[in-house]
Amino acid sequence: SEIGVTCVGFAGGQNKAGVDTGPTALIDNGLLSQLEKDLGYTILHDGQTHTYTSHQPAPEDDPIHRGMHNPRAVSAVTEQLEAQVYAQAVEGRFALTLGGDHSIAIGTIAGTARAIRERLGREIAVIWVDAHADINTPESSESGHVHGMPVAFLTGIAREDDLKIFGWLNKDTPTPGSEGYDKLGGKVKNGGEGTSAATGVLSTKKLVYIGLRDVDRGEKEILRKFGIKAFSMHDIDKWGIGRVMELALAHIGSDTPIHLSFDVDALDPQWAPSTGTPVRGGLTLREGDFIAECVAETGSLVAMDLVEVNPSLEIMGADETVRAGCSLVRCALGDTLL
Ligand code: DIR
Ligand code: MN
Ligand code: MN
Ligand code: MN
Repeated sequence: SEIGVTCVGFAGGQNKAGVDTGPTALIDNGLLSQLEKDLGYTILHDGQTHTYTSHQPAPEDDPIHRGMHNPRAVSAVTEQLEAQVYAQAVEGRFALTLGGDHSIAIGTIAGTARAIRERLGREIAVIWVDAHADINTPESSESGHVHGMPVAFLTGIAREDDLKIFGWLNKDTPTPGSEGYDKLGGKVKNGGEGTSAATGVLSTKKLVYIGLRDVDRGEKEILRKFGIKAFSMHDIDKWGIGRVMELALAHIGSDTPIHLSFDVDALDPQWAPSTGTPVRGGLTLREGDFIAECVAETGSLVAMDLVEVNPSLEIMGADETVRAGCSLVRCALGDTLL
């Protein structure tokens, strides 16, 4: 079968240079030839790392908006990426995207969702493996970095305003804040309590987190309010990764197309030190690979992002981080299954 690869050398969703070289480092380590020669996939790749510099406004033309840094650049890059991932997934190819910072998932998940809706008439589920929840709204964010916000835009929890920075994303869905929606994007249900619902390209019910351990206060409030399923490191310590994966996949339900968005910082810095926001107390290399294997085993995986590999940080550990990233991708594509 075929894998459509997209390399996104983009760093504008956060403030550390070097994450834009992640795709090249992964490919130089042999990732694509491993998938081709060892696993027998046909790789479709234009051989380019898209840096989107032509689409990226100069900093003076991209001022901070609602606290967001580089909002127009992130929007322009993710809008184009949405079309690239869509083009792969709509042909029935596995859509593999190498990042880049995690803001790019706005484009990849929107692209997968549109393709699967069109091709199969199905809603996708997302498994988000990360130390962080990346569900800040511009208003709840303490950093202003959009790589901490992609899930809020995808689910429609983050509202748009008159500038409509991500207007291309939710053009078919109601605008949070409009009639029937509260300011967090929650659907106001008969004035009652209950779980809120947001409307975006991704349903909050089709989202599962694994590996969380550094979640901002505002994000915790959002996770609670929308009743989003999340397995923290505490849950993994308590139940073990085997049980957590059973529960996570049960929440999604069998036979649902899955998009796996894997932030390499989910791994403990012992295994993946070269990433922008390392947090100690993370997944072992085997736990990370196991998550990818379990998702592969479902036979329902249609797309994967591997993001936040930054070889210019902790240079002594760059090779190890890249190797860990390659291993995660190979496992998600069935390498270690017998
Ligand atoms: C933090 C860090 N929650 C933020 N997020 C990161 O900036 O919103 N995500 N590092 O990967
Ligand atoms: Mn992330
Ligand atoms: Mn993270
Ligand atoms: Mn934090």
